[in-house]
Amino acid sequence: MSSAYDYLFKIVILGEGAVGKTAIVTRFSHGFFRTDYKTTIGSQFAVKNVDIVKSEHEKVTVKLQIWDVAGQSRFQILRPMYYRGSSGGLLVYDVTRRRTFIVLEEWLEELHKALGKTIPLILVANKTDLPDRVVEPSEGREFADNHDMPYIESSAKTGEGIIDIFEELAEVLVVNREQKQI
Ligand code: G3D
Ligand code: MG
Repeated sequence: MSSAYDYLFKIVILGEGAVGKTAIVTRFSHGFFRTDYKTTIGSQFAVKNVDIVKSEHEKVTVKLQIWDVAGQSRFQILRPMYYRGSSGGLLVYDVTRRRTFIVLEEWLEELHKALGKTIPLILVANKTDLPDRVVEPSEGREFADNHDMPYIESSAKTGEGIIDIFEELAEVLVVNREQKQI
């Protein structure tokens, strides 16, 4: 049965407007990139299964319910509602716009305030296909290290890193859940 799964997680996608959140989710869930996304209004979610190798002999299917939350400040009041119940998330910035990198701390704060705890996150450096990159890989890695999260570079346009992002997060979430049960 194709809808069978071993784990179900709600995940949220955080980051400034236009960093590529919707493009990443669309690329992952439908496998293509469109350039005419309408600015996300409020929120929407996609559902997709990821198979991961849990141990040498065990493969598990993880169902991800991916919430694409609008990044614009006018939606700020609504966002905490969408964060509720999430097990993990992506923290996304645009490597061609430094401002989107500088505000990452604010996104972390907003999420932690809404949840009252920390959850596993992946730092995603998006738009690596563009020539006018300003935020260096070393800077992203340092931020990720300081916050104890994996760092992945992506391009929703070429598809680079997109599957890796969700597989990595699914793995982290399964390990996290297993540890809680011990
Ligand atoms: P958001 O959901 O974070 O607000 P979107 O961002 O997914 O709507 O993307 C904002 C713009 O960036 C879109 O362009 C989209 O096509 C583009 N984009 C997203 N990811 C990438 C990427 O990896 N590479 C490149 N080159 N562009 C990307 P438009 O022009 O439609 O506003
Ligand atoms: Mg969007």
